[in-house]
Amino acid sequence: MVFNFLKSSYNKVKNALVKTGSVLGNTIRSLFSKKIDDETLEALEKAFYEADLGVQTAVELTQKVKELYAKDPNLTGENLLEAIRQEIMRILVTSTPPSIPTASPHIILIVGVNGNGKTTSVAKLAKRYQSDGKTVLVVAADTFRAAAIEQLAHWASRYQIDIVKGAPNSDPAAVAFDAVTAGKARNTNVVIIDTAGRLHTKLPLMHELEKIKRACRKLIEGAPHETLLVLDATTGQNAIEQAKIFNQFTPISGLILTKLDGSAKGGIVVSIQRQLGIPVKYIGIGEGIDDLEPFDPETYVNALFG
Ligand SMILES: Nc1nc2c(ncn2[C@@H]2O[C@H](COP(=O)(O)OP(=O)(O)OP(=O)(O)O)[C@@H](O)[C@H]2O)c(=O)[nH]1
Ligand SMILES: [Mg+2]
Repeated sequence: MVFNFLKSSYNKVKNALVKTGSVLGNTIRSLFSKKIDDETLEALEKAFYEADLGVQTAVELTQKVKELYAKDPNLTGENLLEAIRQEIMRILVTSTPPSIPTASPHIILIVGVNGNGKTTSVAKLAKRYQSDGKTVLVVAADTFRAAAIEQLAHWASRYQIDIVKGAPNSDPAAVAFDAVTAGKARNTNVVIIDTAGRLHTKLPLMHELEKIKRACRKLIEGAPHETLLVLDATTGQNAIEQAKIFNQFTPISGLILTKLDGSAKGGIVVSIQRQLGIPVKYIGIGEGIDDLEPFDPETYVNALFG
């Protein structure tokens, strides 16, 4: 049972990373099929770089291959690939699995730039917790656009998830306050708050996040228990900039990296982990409700090379 579950999860991640996996995996395998010289190493570094693994990682991985090959020219391509996998695992070791709610209600605040996949991730996350037997309340605190409230309401009605909706243009902190009050009264296990997309460069909007947090804290000490920043994997380095600035204004406890399925640059997970040290908690691998997976370094690294 567990094995089947893990297998299906692996296949989903592998399918999502198929673009990156086939480009990176095929390039590396073809490079390793011949004698390794300076030209090979240069092409190798370029392949790592193009997969968005980051400059530092690209250089280090190439150096590692160079050293290993110099020591033992009989190493096969698979041996070298395995060494690369191990190196990447070492970088990702700081990642921690999604937390298991201990407080009840466990409050999760979802933040991020416009269009990164926040509302979709709220719905996916709610469905995951619900499937785990938890009671869930989603909160439409993106009062900026009526359509955003409708969007979450649509997911909630489709999957029988409780929802608290803010009135259009109402104060999102007040909506969060009402929702956490409702969550407490109903003994809900997990409350997930959707917020409006905000540019990390717009100060008042960044301060608004703190106000939402304060509203949660008034009712439950230590809430929100998680503040998850949603980043779009296809935006590359820009995602890293966003994370840095959000984290300055409001501490981020973890990341949801969406749209990995649409990108040939799946190595961005490594860049992010390395440059920010904020753990990637979930990856979004499609538009469907079940297309959100807890980030697992081993599954990821295996999928990364096809
Ligand atoms: N392929 C793919 N598409 C995704 C993923 N996550 C979200 N999307 C799509 O991205 C688009 C934007 O998603 P939303 O959830 O509305 O994004 P948002 O951050 O709430 O947007 P705003 O509320 O406007 O800031 C939608 O078309 C989603 O279906 C993912 O993991 N993979
Ligand atoms: Mg939204």
